[in-house]
Amino acid sequence: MRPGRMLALAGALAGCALSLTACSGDSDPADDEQSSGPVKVEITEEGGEVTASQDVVEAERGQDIELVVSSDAADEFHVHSDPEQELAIEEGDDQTFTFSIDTAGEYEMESHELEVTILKLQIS
Ligand SMILES: [Cu+2]
Repeated sequence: MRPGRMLALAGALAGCALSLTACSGDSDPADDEQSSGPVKVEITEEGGEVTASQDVVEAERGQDIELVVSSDAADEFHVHSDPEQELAIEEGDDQTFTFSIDTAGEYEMESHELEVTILKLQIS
């Protein structure tokens, strides 16, 4: 774990503590049934720049988020959720990653190689 990640994690935790309602979750079982199909996001990394089809991705808790990544370099994408998601990106087109987040809140996804934020995930 590199120092930058520790700082990012600390930041995510601090942000979490400030919005207790977002972090405590909601145990209404009906809410957990409402996820429909996956939210799809296309991400392209090329020449040291990364772009996504959406800057802000909205999804329900538990709803699948499907990333389709094309990259000209190896990278690691990191979602600052809890549990966090680490996605090993390789050089190549149409790499698909599917995950979901069970806790409402706003989470950044960043490129660790480029040290930039790719997009934000808004989970409700
Ligand atoms: Cu990170």
